Amino acid sequence: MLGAELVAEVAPTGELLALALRRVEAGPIFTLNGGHLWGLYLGAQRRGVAMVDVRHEQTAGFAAEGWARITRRCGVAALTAGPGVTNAISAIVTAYQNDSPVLFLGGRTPSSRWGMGSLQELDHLPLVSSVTRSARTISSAAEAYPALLEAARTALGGRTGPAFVDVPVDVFLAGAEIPDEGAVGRVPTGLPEADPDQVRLVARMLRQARRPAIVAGSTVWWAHAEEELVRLAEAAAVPVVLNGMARGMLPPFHPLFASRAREVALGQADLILVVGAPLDFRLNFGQPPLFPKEAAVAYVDVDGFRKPRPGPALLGDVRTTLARLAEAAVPAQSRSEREAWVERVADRAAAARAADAELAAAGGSPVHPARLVAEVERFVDPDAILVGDGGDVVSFAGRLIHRRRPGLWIDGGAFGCLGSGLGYALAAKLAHPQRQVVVIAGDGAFGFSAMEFDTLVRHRLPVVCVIGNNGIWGLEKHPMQRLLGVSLLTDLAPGTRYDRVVEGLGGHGELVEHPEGIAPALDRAFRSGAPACVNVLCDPRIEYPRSSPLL
Ligand SMILES: Cc1ncc(C[n+]2csc(CCOP(=O)(O)OP(=O)(O)O)c2C)c(N)n1
Ligand SMILES: [Mg+2]
Repeated sequence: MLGAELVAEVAPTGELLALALRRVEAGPIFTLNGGHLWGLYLGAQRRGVAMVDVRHEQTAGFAAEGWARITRRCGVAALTAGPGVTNAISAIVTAYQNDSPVLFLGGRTPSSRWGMGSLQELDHLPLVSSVTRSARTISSAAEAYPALLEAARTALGGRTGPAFVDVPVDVFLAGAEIPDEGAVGRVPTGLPEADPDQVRLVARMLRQARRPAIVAGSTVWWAHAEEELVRLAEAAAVPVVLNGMARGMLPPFHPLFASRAREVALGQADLILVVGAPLDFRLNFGQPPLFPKEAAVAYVDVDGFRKPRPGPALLGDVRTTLARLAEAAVPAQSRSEREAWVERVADRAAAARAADAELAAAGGSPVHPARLVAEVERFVDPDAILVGDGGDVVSFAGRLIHRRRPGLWIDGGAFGCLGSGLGYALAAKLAHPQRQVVVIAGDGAFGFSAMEFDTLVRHRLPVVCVIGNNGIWGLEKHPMQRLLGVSLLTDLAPGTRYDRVVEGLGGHGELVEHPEGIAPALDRAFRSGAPACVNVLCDPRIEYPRSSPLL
């Protein structure tokens, strides 16, 4: 036995992967069983990494992405070879577009028979390469641990996002030495500071502008920079429009909160500082009328992604940049002039709130979807996590529901994939078991992942799903009718008893036909202590007022 302590311990590949996951403090493994992954499961069990089994790989993917967005740590989904990976592609793309740091682990058919037509054989890398920050196959047990750490570094570093690693099943059968924990550095998330000259330039622009505005998006959340954003806005007296995961960074009654007054705050601005938000369709591509032609535009971000308008760009560590700007951007113009601008925006926000309140009070049966979402907001705790999954009903929710802190509202984001909601809710409830988690779903969206109520029941996760059941694919039916004069393939069955589907899966179900019935039904749903569905029959004639998002 002499010198035994010098002999390194050997572990199978699955265990090495589990050790690496622990090392980077990644989340539970969301998965659906496939033989190509058994080595991972054994390793995770041995090393105490939690596993959550779902009913469809798309949910595994969305749950991992939801975990990342709520905790700002790596989410993990394990997908069996071939169809397991392809079933999760929409979630991988969503993670990519939302900059969500997720490790997608794939099973893979044996390398010893590669190309010979094994069951579920598919080369995943060409499929996922364009929608991940990195994608590689682990070709030996010795590679497993460092490759997963490297993937986590990629996922969490710079512009965050998903990383894909697949493992041939014969590599799972092999083992390698357990690496010395001390030899590997911590996962770095830091970025270099933005160019100080450029920071001074933008600070001067902010001081001198007459009508400045900030629009802030998810990158502020990923950078843990929510406090610095508020500090900047308050120091410089600038109204703020929030989107993506930045929602909630200013509470709804903050005098500078301008999300409901975008047409004035952005549309009449002479300077728009775009902080961590891509200028995509949600911001009218940075074009008029939302972004006036004459307005100067400046950027704070980690890189130059989707910044079609010219302007100085402070690229690097967003948190430090915002802190530097906050120190230097105190307005030079007369206080009263800046105050008049802030007031003009605040007046518009107050008028919008008054109109929203009227909409939210709509009575009658079937229920107005605005009333539905307002009832949900009134009912839930201030720290409840709300998830949106659907069309028009989620648009009403996005307009009427304002959270007081960030991280309390999740929807699919710009990719807009229906069916993500129950995966997000599953992750949210696991991450915060003591908080209420509520999904606001369209009846169409609910159908994509309704079976996940079985998952919620098995894992005892009392999520409440409120369905705005209008019997149609509303966000297709109304625009199609308006634009083409006809609507095809847009009807679902009216009054479907989704509440009974949930009861059948072991959850609690409620059917609601009148607005007055919503709050009591929510109360019973939460008191049941079970995963619950509150199925609210909504008015299919109500259309969310919008311009076409297609072009
Ligand atoms: C996976 C997927 N398929 C199709 C669409 C296109 N789509 C966008 S909104 C929508 C209608 C959603 O209907 P529902 O969930 O019932 O909400 P409602 O608009 O009726 O409130 C559809 C089909 C999509 N975004 N994602
Ligand atoms: Mg619908």
